[in-house]
Amino acid sequence: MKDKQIERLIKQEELRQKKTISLIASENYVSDDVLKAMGSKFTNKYSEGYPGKRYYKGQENTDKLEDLCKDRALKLFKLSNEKWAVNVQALSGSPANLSVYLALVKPGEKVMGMSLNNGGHLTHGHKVSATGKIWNQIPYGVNKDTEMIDYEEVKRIVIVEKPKMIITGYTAYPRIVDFKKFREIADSCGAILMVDMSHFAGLVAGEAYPSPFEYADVVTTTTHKTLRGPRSALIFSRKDKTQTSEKGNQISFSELIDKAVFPGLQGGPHMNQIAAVAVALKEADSPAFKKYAKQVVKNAKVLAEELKNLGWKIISSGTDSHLILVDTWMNGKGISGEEASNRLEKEGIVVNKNTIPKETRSPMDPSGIRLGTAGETTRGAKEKDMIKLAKRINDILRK
Ligand code: DSN
Repeated sequence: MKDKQIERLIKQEELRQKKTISLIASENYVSDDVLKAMGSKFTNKYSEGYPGKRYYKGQENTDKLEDLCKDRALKLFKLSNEKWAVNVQALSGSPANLSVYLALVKPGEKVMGMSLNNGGHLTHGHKVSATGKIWNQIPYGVNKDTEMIDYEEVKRIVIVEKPKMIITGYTAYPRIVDFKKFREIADSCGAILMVDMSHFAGLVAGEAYPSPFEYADVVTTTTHKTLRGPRSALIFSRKDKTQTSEKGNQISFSELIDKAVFPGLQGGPHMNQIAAVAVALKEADSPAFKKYAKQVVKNAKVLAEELKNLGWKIISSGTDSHLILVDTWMNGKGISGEEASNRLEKEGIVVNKNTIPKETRSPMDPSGIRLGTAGETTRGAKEKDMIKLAKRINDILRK
């Protein structure tokens, strides 16, 4: 590179990644092909609109690329294009979720999402997010004893509040979600069911976690977590679900979502990013990726169990996914999440501090840390490595 300053920073970041262990549950390591597509000349192209309906000329390759990316997304999750559509233009998870709200829920209407402390995401209606300012969040949480979703409690809230949309799928909830139960709950009040599968999309693709598609109306996902692609997002929606327009026409969720992404929220899509997503989707559609996804979950289960055996409180007592939430504070008998993540970083283990259910501290210095096994499994880690890692984490935190 001619720009030596940036070249140096890129090299330093490469070295940092090489020297450290990332247990950040939302990170992964992409293939060279994904990086190549990201750095391709598609970055030079403006493509506002959708294939066949663009505002700029010169789209013979971008149209093919976007259609191919959509085909691969539907194929990976075993969806027929008669029933499902996918939008591949959302720049990342937050704009993807915001686009769904803009498409399907009127400002001020109620959206039910899990609260942040219990494992929800900011865009599930938290007050600091636009989703909590424009729409009315009805929060739900986890049972205080099991630290798992209490479906009866969710049902009770829904009967009283009658939300327009219910969101399931979380950022810090380690357990399997019962999508069938959520469908029944949504049907009890005619709500739209949106699943944000950002964290476990790769596990669904690899058949290591239940698929939400049989039950959901809309499914959003980022592409860079367990799915192991570039930073981007996908929005899947049912073509046969409709809303009535102001003129009285029936418009499908898919059409409404496309309009909300562009021109509603975004301008030109990042075609280099779409190229890289397409590469990642093909990589995930393979026996090797299925093996990877299963190993991610096996590794997480071993890491959680070992940490538990070493005396750490694991939220919900374990995991069914790539994600583990550790209560490091343990009612003042341990250390805070900030302190724990600082100590680990000094020893080359990178994690994020995290709030936990019944949090008594603040998001900047919460009671726990979140761990994930997607990245290290990409690097070849197996169960025996997790046993060693748990011991190392324990030694560092108890120093
Ligand atoms: N920041 C992501 C995560 O770490 O879960 C969610 O957007």
